[in-house]
Order: sequence, then C-alpha cells, then structure tokens
Amino acid sequence: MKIQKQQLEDLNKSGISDHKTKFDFLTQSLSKDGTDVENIINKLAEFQVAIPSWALGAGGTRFGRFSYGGEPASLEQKIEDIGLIHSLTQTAGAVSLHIPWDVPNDYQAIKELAALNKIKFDAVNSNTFQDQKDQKETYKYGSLSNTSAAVREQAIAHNKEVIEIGNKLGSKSLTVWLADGASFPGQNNFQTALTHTQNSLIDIYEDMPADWKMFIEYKPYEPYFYSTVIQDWGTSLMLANGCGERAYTLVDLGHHLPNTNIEQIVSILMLKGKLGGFHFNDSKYGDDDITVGSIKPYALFLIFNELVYGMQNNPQNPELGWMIDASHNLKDPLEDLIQSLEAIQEAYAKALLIDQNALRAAQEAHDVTRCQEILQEAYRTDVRPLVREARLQTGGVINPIAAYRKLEVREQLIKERGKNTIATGL
Ligand code: LRH
Ligand code: MN
Repeated sequence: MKIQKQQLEDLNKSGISDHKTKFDFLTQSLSKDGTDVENIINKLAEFQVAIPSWALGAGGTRFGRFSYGGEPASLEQKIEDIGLIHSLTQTAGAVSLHIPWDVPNDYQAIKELAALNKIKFDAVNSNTFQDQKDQKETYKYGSLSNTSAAVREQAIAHNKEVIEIGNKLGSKSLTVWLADGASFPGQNNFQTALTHTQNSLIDIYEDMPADWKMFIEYKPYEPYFYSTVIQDWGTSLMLANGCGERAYTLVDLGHHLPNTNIEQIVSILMLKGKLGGFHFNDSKYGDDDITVGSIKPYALFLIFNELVYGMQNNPQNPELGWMIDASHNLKDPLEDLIQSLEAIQEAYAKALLIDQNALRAAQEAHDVTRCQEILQEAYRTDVRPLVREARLQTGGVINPIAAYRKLEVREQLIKERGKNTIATGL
C-alpha cells in the first residue's frame, strides 16, 4: 500500500482553515513574547525519529499475544509500513533494524525500497539475549559477560556480523543491549561479569568502522530479576569510557527504577559528551514499552528541556540518535507509533518554547517560583498548531490518526496480507 500525494492534499483540505486560524493565533501570541516561531517549525520539520523494525506487529507478553491482521511478514513490508507512517507524519524518516529478526535478503533491493520511502537506516541492534536454532553456544547464562570464553567469542562474532550488515545498508551505529545478569544471589561474580563485558565490548568497538558509534543500553532488570550486568547509566558510561570516544550511553526511558530522575541523567551524560541517543516509550511500573507520553508527559517535557539546553550548550556531545522502542499489545501498531511520534514532537516543541536565558537568570537568583513559572508556561502552551504546521510544510497531514482511519490503512493491509501474517520482533 502506498499513499499518493494527492490523497494527502485532499485529506488536508477540510482541516486547513481551522489549522491556519489556530496557528496564526498562536504565532501572534508567541511572537509577542519574542519567540522565533519559524525556528521552532524548522527544528520540528528536520527532527526525524527512527522506527524500531521489531515493533510493527502486535507485541505480546508471556501471558499472551493478540494478532492484529495485515502485519508485515517481511522486511520489505516493514519498510513499506514505516513509509506509510512517514508519508503522514514526515517525522519517521529512519528505521532501526534488529538482527537476526530483520536480516535483508537482497541488500540492493531493500536500500532502493527504503530510499523510495525516504527511510534511512539508523542504529542496528545485536541480539545475544535469545538462542538461534543453529547456534553452537547458549546465551542462557549470559553472552558478552559469560564465564565461558567460547560463549563470549560467539557473542562478539555476532556483534561484528551485525556491524557488517549495518555497514552494507549505510547505518552508522551499533546498539548493544545485554540481558546478561542473574536471578539469584551468588549466581554471578559481579566483577568477573563486568570485566568480561568490558573486554568483549572493546573487542567489538575496535572492529567498528572509524565513522561508527557504539550505543551501550542499560536496564535495571528483566529478563533476570536479581542483577543485570549493565544495570544503570553509570555502568554504561563506565563501559563506554572503557571502549573509547565513539562509545556512548543509550537511554531507554523504560529502563529506570520508579521515580528515577531521568532528565538529570540526560543532562549529566550531555555534559560529559557521552549521550548517544534514546529509545522513547513510556511506562507506569516496569519496562512497559507503551506509547510515548501516555503516562508521564511532563517527565518527557523535562527531559527535552535538558536536551534543548544540552544541544545549545554542549558541543562536546554528538548529534543524538532518536529512536522509538515500544511493543503494541492492544493498539494498532501503526496508530500507536503515530501517537508516539506526536508526543515526542509536542514535548520537543514545548521545550523549545522555554526561555533558557530567563530560566538561567531565575536559577542564579534562586527565584524558585519563577523557575517553575517559566517551565510550566511553556508546558501549558498548546503547541499542536506548530507540530501540524511543520507537518504541512513538509508534505504531511494535519491529523495523521484521522487520515490513517479515513484511508482505512489497516483494512487495506489486511486485504493485501490477510489476517494471519506475523511480524518478527517482540
Ligand atoms: C530491551 C530493549 C532493547 C531491545 C529490546 C527489543 O528491553 O529495550 O532495546 O533490544 O528491548
Ligand atoms: Mn530499548
């Protein structure tokens, strides 16, 4: 299925005047306060978030999985589905592949299809948390941290293979997330596990092309429930420093113990020039991997406040990798991803409204009330007209969810693919 340009224009016709009214009203009030609205629109328009190749079908839990119908059964169909989201939102111009779930059969064909859909290849993800059927050594007791040199060698070789695959596609970064850990006290020697992990990561790092980055993703628990080798940002940062200047920490929003101050972690990592990127999602309890901004939108706003400050004041930190990492157990995966993209754009737009200089002055003056007033003035501003205008100016639609339903995309995909196709991934 492909959405034609004319269809997009027709979809916008009915909503354009209402949008213009709201946009003009907001622009007037923001310009009066000295806000450079055009600058914000441009930043939103160039802001591209990578879609996870493993989250285009119905996700599941150990308690069950409810298929969605019309799911992509191949990498080609996944690229097409991301193309559908991108044509509506104009902010999903990249895919993050997970290997071996999404190994291309025909590299040239997949690159041409991606280019046709204006999709770039973002970070590639290795997988040493599952055993593949023809695998010699098991990862049951760990991979890069395993006490067995044979297992570590196998895991290192897999990561090098993932780099090769990414390199053929034009990707420039490798994301390493390890399930490695223990479910019982005494099961692992913490020091041995960390030392093996460091040496294994260095081996992989030294095999990366000179213009590649390594993202080290941390997580406090799951699938193991007593300790995880790379459990928190500090451990990830330590391992990144141990590898070299092109190794960074990746922040998955769902990988924090309750009430962790994630915006402070983001700020410190940017100060140290070691923030590599994000896996955006939201959660109430654990690594719930649900729609971005659906539970803690204010926390997401506070994270973007630190990102905006960091992008203005920390040239030592490289361009960031923006990715979604979600699992869809209830909603149409494509609608869920569209809602996540909108929540990310809105949080970024609200953070761009913050008068950082006024905030600094209030902080210097210890005017605590004023500090909160400045933040919440921005947060309380309905920025949707800005996000819509950015989409319109780049060829997208005013209301992607309404357009998705009006075009009956899911019904069309079910007609094309049937009800029983299952997408690889989580
Ligand atoms: C681990 C994780 C990691 C991926 C996986 C799909 O919880 O966040 O980023 O490899 O999900
Ligand atoms: Mn993740």
